[in-house]
Formats: sequence, C-alpha cells, structure tokens
Amino acid sequence: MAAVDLGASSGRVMAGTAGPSQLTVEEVRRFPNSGVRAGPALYWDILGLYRETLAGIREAGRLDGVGIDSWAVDYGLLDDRGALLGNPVHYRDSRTEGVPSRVASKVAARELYDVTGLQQLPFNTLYQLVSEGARLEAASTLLLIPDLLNYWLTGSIGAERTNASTTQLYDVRARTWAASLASRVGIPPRLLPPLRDPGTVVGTAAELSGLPVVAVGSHDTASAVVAVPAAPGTNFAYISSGTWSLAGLELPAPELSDAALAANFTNEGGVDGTIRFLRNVMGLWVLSETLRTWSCPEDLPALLTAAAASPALAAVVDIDDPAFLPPGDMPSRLSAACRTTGQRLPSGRAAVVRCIVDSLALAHRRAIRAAARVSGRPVDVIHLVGGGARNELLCQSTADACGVPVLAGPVEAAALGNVLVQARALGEDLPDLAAMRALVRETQEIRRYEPSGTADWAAAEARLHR
Ligand code: LFR
Repeated sequence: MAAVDLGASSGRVMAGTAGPSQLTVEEVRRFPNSGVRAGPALYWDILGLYRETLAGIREAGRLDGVGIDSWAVDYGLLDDRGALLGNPVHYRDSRTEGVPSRVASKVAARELYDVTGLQQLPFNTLYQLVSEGARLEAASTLLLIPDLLNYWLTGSIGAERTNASTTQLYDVRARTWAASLASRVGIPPRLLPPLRDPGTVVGTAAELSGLPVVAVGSHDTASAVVAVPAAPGTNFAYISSGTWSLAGLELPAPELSDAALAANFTNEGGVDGTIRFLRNVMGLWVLSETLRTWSCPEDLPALLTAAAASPALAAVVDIDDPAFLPPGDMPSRLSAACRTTGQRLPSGRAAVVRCIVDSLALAHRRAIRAAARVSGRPVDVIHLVGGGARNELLCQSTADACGVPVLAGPVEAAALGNVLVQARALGEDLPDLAAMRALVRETQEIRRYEPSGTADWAAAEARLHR
C-alpha cells in the first residue's frame, strides 16, 4: 500500500505492508510543504502537493491500494462543475481574526460545544468559512484536503468522518453534519458532502492504472492514534507529537461537560467510532520556527544535545499562548513572554532550545492532567508517537513533567495507522483497534522513559501565573 501523509511542514509518500506479524513503512518520496505567502494571504500549494503525491505513488512500485491523510480543518471549495474555486488557505493565515466572537453572538459557545464538542481554535473550518463571506455563494461543495485529493484521483465526492469531525460543523453525538447550525452562521448546508467512514473504498484512480483509493482515518492525528501501541487494559494517554502536540485520551463517547468546555478539550472522531478527547498543544512548531529564524534548521540534533546539558527550567513560557501561532520571529516572542512573567530568556541558542522543550513538556503536563481530571480516568502511562518520539530530551522532560512513564514510538505513527486501516479495507484480518495495536507492539521500536523527579515542575508551572 501507499500511505500518503501530508503534514504542515512536509509531505511523504510511504510504501507499507501489513500481514500476520508484519507491519512496515518505508519512505519513498518526501517533499517540503511550507505555506506560500502571496499578497495578503498565506496559502497551501495544493497543486504542488497533488503533483508530488502522484509522483510518489508512481515511484512506490506495485501497489494494492493508496490512502491519504493530512492535517485537519483546511479545505478547497468546488463550483458546480467540480472545478476548484481559489487556492486553499493555510490555517495559520490571519483571516479569522475577530470571527469567533462574531459567531458567538449568533450561537453561544456552550451550544456550539454541546453540538460539535470541538475546542475553540481560531482556525476551525467553521470560522474560516464564515470569513469567506459572499464568496461562498459561488461554491457548491466543500472538500477537506485529503477528500479533495481523493476526488481528483477518483472523481468521487465525500467527507471522511474523522476529518469532518474537526470542522466544528459536525454533530458529534448524532454523527451527521450539523446542518441547522451551519445555516445559522451563514454557511449553506449544500456545501457539506456525504459522510464516509474510514475504511471505505472511495473508488479507483484512472491516472494510476485503476489503483483502489481507500478513505483511511484521513485526519493525520486519527491515523496516528490508531498506531498508539497501548496494551489492553492500560490507563493510557497519548501525545501525537509533531508540528502540534495532540495530547489526550481515547474515549468511547464524547465528554461535553462544563469542565471539558472550560479546559478547551476537543472531541474529535477516531477510527471505529472512538472519540479523541484531546487538546492542541502548540508543539514542535515553535522550535522549528526558531531554527528557521536563526537560519539553521540542520543544527537541530546538535542543539538538542547542547540543550540537554543546559540547566532545566531556567525559564519557561506558556507555549500555548496564541502569540506563538502565526509564523515569525519566535526568539523575540519567547523573550517577551519571559519578561511578562518576571523571567529572562537565558542567552545562547542551546538555552533557548531548552526553554522551548521545557515549556512544551510543561504544557504536556497541563494537558494530560486536565484530561485525567475532566474525564475522571487515571493516566498511568503516556504513549508519545510521531516525529517527537525521536527527540530524547522532549520524551524525558515529558516523563519528568507528567510524573508517569513515557513510551516513545512509533515515529511513523500516522503512516502506520494509514496502512493498518487500508489493509483491513483490502481484506487483511485486523478486526479491531486492539488487533492493530498488538501488531504495532509486536513490530515497532518503542523506548521507555521513566520520570526522574529531579526538577520542580509544579514550581515552574506557578511561574507562568506570576
Ligand atoms: C496535526 C493537526 C492537528 C490539527 C492541526 C491543524 O497535524 O492535524 O490535529 O488541529 O494539524 O489542522
């Protein structure tokens, strides 16, 4: 199978196999995917992504299927002939400034949460669509990024459920589009295409000699959570660590209490009807933007080694502050955040990297503790999956900050989850998530980090409230 995994900094086409005691993924093609600033807006280069995706699939050799997952919330609009209307806009664009409060005057935050279960993020699809204004009149269909690429491959129009659940236009309990809510905020329900479950064969790709295209858990985080190697019966939390840290729990049903709303937890749909009860923590984005500001992205391994030798918790910031959301000069923003809490950003690049990693681990602590408190479920172990599982300092700091062991890996969780759901759709005997996770445990490298208890994380947390 080909697993296409499009992230906010790079896209990859992986070749994967799954069978009894066998699960592999291997990178075939990787391509950069930074946003493109043009005029007043920040866009995705969607046609470039499609071209690279096709090239990668062709390079992968003989295949039984292909599945696409990507970041969530962003979309393309089609006209009534099926042609793309305008270029998809990047969720870090500023066009939704002021929109959430306008929407709140029509639908109260409590009601919005009651229907959709979604956390408040300025870039939720609902807010992006409202910011389009009259342009929506020309549109007949909305397709999220993986659905758009699937449409170009197969001609079939639909909305895969795990990603649809991130739009703030999906009724999390009824498992349908929230059509009347959409109307009330001025979004025509005709835009919302038929829903499809992950594991559905969408069609075949004429351009790829009739290759079957499978709707996987098309939200990358949903695919990553499939590959969390949790053993049956453990009280586990997960952190899918990459550009974002998606930190939370897998629940059988949405948690829509006042406490969940106040803690800004989301109830996104997972594969097989599960709920991903999690919070978006700002993630390694702040680190990668910092390295971009310094023009030294290739220095990351050396800087992390040096950071590990710098004193822990010398300075910490609230990494979830919206100031860190847009692209830009992160070191200056870190300095400013330190000043407002009576701290100084230590000098030297290694110390700045240490401040970012410590602050991220501290945010993991807040999110995991809040998830446990709000859901009433204990957390005895954290599975940290995705690219961040390679970052030893982050894994150890997260274990220290949270006070529970961290099991790190697999790094390629999203691609593995993509392959597992495809394999089942194509006839492999993987009846449920437990069987998929057993296969991940059996075949993938996982490292254990014990909490060391040497630093005072509670005191560091208190510094943020000064
Ligand atoms: C991670 C992710 C998050 C989503 C963010 C924006 O890649 O998909 O789950 O909140 O990107 O789409």
